[in-house]
Amino acid sequence: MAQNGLEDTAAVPLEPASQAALKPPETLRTGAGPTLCRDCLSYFPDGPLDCPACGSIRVICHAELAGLDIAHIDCDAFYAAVEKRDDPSLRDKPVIVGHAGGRGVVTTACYIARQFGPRSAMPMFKAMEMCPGAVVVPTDMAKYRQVSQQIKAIFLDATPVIQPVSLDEAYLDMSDEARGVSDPLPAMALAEAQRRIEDEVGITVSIGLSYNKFLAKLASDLDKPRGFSVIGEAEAKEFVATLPVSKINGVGKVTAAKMAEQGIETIGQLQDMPEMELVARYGKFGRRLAGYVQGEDGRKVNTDGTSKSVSAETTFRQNMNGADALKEAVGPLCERVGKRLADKGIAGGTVVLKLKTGDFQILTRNRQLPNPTQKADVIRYHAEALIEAEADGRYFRLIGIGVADLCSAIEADPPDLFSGLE
Ligand code: TTP
Ligand code: MG
Repeated sequence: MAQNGLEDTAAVPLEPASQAALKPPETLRTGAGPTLCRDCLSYFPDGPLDCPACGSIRVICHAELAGLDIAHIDCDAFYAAVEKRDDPSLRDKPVIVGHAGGRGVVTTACYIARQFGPRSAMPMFKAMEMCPGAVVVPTDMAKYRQVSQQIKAIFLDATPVIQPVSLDEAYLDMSDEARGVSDPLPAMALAEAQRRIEDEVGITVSIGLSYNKFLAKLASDLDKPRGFSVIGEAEAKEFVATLPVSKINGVGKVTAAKMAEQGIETIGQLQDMPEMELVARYGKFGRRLAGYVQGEDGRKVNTDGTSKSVSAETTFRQNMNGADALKEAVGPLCERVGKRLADKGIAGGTVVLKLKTGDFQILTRNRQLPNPTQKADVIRYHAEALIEAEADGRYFRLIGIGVADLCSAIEADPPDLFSGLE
């Protein structure tokens, strides 16, 4: 915990004692609606305000929790968080990432530094005037790209349908259609991804969950850092009405200034305008705006290809365990996936293994490939490596194999036959 009371953006273990002090009174603790504990992932259909299973108060409670399936995930103070992870002496210090010196600008400021004013894109000299004690760390894009890949791999365990927007943010389609109907509740899979990113990557992210991309992105920004915010259909319109127009994705400084000139400060002031008027005032964007201000957004989570993943799965007659049996079962599935990829003229850049345990828990594990492939034997090679890591004696009732990150077959399988097997 930082001295100024702000939570640091590097992962921090929870302290049970301080949680206990914050518990709500007993009378408030039941009947609050569907509730998920973000720490132990317990789910209560009509839940308490703290988790009876582990005692955490980091619970998400929302009437529509089980039905919302579009998520936006954004890393907290991304570059600064990576630098703090790699140099623990920076942990409780104000850190600014960017190039020091006369004409440098801030790429990001950590949450401690932000208390003093520095922000992304600010001239460095100005940021240093506001926060003279800040430690300036040079930008290291290669490192942030590598961290971004690690995070993407964790997202892919939650759903094959992801749309990375930049190095530090992505939309995730958590619908049954995208993931397979028996996967865990979207909120649960997301809370697990959030926790894994803290444990395995060492930085924190904020999650927004809603029923469309516009609202999911708004939500991920509501409770930073380490947030998990939910916007449901019931409150969406009323909620967005209160926000400044600058919160609309696509309303930059210029449009916001134009709106201000017209006396429009909040989204609510746009809600009564007919679409025609919005188009007349703000051009083509007015059409999309007309939906946004009502809490509507028809955009799909776009993985860049038309299909999102190609997969095949089989349910065993009798539950199976052991690597050998699972590997034998996965062989024909890889053949099927390879054939379907060849038929469609596409290839996959990530192999995804799906296992359902005897007690109906779904596990997905994935591996990014050095080169996209459509070859069954390459898929099988990686599938077997993933199986090896999971076959610890547990019994499984289903196995599936798929490929995600689809691309054209032209980009796949370079001529060296074995290059995909590195
Ligand atoms: P953001 O997600 O906008 O910012 P952030 O991750 O630093 O902070 P938070 O999301 O918690 O508010 O941008 C992601 C990264 O992109 C950021 O760490 C640095 C880089 N960036 C720039 O280089 N210039 C910019 O103007 C902005 C806004 C971001
Ligand atoms: Mg960010």
